[in-house]
Amino acid sequence: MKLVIGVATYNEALNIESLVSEIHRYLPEQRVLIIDDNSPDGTRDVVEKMMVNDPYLRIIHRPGKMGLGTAHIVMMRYVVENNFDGLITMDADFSHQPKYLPQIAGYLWARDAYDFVIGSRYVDGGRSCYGFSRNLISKIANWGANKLAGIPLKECTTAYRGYRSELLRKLPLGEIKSNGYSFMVESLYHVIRCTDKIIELPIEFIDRKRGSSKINRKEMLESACNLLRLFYRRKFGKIGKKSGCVDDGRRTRG
Ligand SMILES: Nc1nc2c(ncn2[C@@H]2O[C@H](COP(=O)(O)OP(=O)(O)O)[C@@H](O)[C@H]2O)c(=O)[nH]1
Ligand SMILES: [Mg+2]
Repeated sequence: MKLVIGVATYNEALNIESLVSEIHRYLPEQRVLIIDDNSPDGTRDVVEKMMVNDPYLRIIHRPGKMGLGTAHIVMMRYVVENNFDGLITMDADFSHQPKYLPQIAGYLWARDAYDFVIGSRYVDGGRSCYGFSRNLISKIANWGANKLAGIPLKECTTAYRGYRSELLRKLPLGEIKSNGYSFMVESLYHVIRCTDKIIELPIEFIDRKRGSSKINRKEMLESACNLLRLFYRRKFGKIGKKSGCVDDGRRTRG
């Protein structure tokens, strides 16, 4: 199976080299794709230096900070356009421990394969090591994703995910309006309409040790607006013609 491990970076110069090495350790000979938004800390230079001796590493530069969600869309399109079999997405800051990569790949690869895997803090065996306030924000966001967006998963907000390409081809990427963190919930809204082969893999989520978080009030406000938009869409319905995945407002499969 040919996979892409996609990592969005903004100011991750302190993390990216060791992360790429760890990814290679757990999933050797798979493509690693960095989407960097012209990070002022020189993340791009670190990656380009590594690329000289690393045939599996690629980078896509964008001219400025364009958001985590649009970075994930770039990864998804890259996988489909280059005929890879699947995509695993993860953050650059080691919150998503590379040790889970073989399990995620295994679920996508297995004969009775899953189309979608999400690293989950909220299923049995999962754990979050965030402090009180970040945990509270995460709980509220997941509550909204369940109750307002109608997503029946315990974890809706992590970016530690695996997608088979068949699923990526069905997702109506052009309909997704979230540019930033709220993409995580909006993409799931479509995933659950396109497949019922979904699994939550328990993970221990650890807080970053190096660099700083890029989440801010604007991202949180956008996430709240996104939940209200998805609630409205779910209530009043719409047919997702482009994707072939039915969106009559309810979750219709699985
Ligand atoms: N390319 C790109 N990456 C981003 C952007 N915002 C955040 N990231 C990356 O997204 C991941 C999650 O961000 P992080 O700051 O750790 O958010 P937190 O875990 O919610 O605190 C990290 O790998 C960031 O470098 C962005 O605008 N563009
Ligand atoms: Mg983080």
